[in-house]
Amino acid sequence: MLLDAAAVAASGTILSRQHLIAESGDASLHLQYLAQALALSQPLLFTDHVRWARDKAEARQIPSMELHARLERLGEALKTSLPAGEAATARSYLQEGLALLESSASMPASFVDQEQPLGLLLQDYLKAMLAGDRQGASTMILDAVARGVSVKEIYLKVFQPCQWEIGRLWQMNQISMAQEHYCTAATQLIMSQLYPHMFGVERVGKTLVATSIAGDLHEIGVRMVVDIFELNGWDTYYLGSNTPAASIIESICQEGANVLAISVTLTLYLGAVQDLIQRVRADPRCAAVKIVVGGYPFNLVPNLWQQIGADGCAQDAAQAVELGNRLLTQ
Ligand code: B12
Repeated sequence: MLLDAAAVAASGTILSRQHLIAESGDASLHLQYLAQALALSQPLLFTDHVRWARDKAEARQIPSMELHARLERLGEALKTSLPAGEAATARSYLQEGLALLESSASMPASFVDQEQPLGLLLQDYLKAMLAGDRQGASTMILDAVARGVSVKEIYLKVFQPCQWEIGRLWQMNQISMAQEHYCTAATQLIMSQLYPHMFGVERVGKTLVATSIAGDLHEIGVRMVVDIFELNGWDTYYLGSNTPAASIIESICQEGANVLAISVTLTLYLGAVQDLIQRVRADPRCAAVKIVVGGYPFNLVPNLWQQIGADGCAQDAAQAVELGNRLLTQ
């Protein structure tokens, strides 16, 4: 398989040549993105990464020539380490990436829009977070819920865009990594404060097991998915991130799961999602479980979930519940 060839190139041929590593800096990261894109024949998975790297570098006044040179060197290395046909495909993906570098970086658009429902609350919440006022942020949210705003709305219209925005501000070098971590930890704390509103809903007799794919530390998105299922009467069993495949399979069996939800944020781990799905499918005890996937790469490339072998995919936590219910009635 092409992924194997590229991965072998990554882990073996290319990376074993120390002079190439030394010369190419973080080229191995670009190579891993390229390998995922090639394995799935989805050039967008690579060009999106190049766009992200370009915008992040420009925000830090790093000339795009550096990224350009790294991608060029990667292309040269692949020429000799991949069979000719595969090297040509890899070269065409790299060319698309290089073409992007010809255009100047664009500031990704803000996720905060006052005009949207709960837009003002979102704006104030973000402001409090960036000022290090998690107590104020918490009070705002608890007051809104007391006024009748639903937990679902708070999740999807405040927490989600706030998290996306702090990611954007970090990428644009406008806030520090420490601020990003502070906001994330504070939002997780405030999510926990909403739990008294979550349980006690009438049960519907369906069970969800959910996880982030191993290696990918982003788990707030899947936690939101789990909480919204719980709000809809499902019994949920949330594994966080980095759970080994064998333990996930045991949880599916022990909990009698109807649906397994797998989240991935970094494109790098798409191969791992595919492997996990194959392992679940190969276990006869899991024959009835439906597998749904979601997260950044699936929102970027609409048909990716089918290629990966899942039963369905949803863009956000609310749509995830609709999908889960639909799959069980089919
Ligand atoms: C918080 C955060 C972290 C935290 C995560 C902590 C935690 N406990 O989760 C930490 C600090 C660990 C982290 C690390 C890194 N991060 Co980070 N991180 C973020 C940030 C700011 C927020 C993530 C989040 O909470 N999103 C909010 C949730 C609600 O949104 P969501 O995940 O999209 O989920 C919704 C839908 O996608 C969907 N969904 C999600 N999962 C599922 C599953 C199913 C089954 C379904 C149906 C639906 C579904 O429903 C969810 C709810 O509606 C994002 C910014 C962003 N745009 O997301 C960057 C971001 C994802 N990180 C990024 C990067 C680069 C990294 C690092 C590589 C940085 C580094 N150099 O160390 C590392 C990688 C570490 C690793 N191995 O995973 C980049 C990724 C760029 C890219 N396109 O690849 C982003 C986009 C920031 C940016 N703008 O540059 N990060």
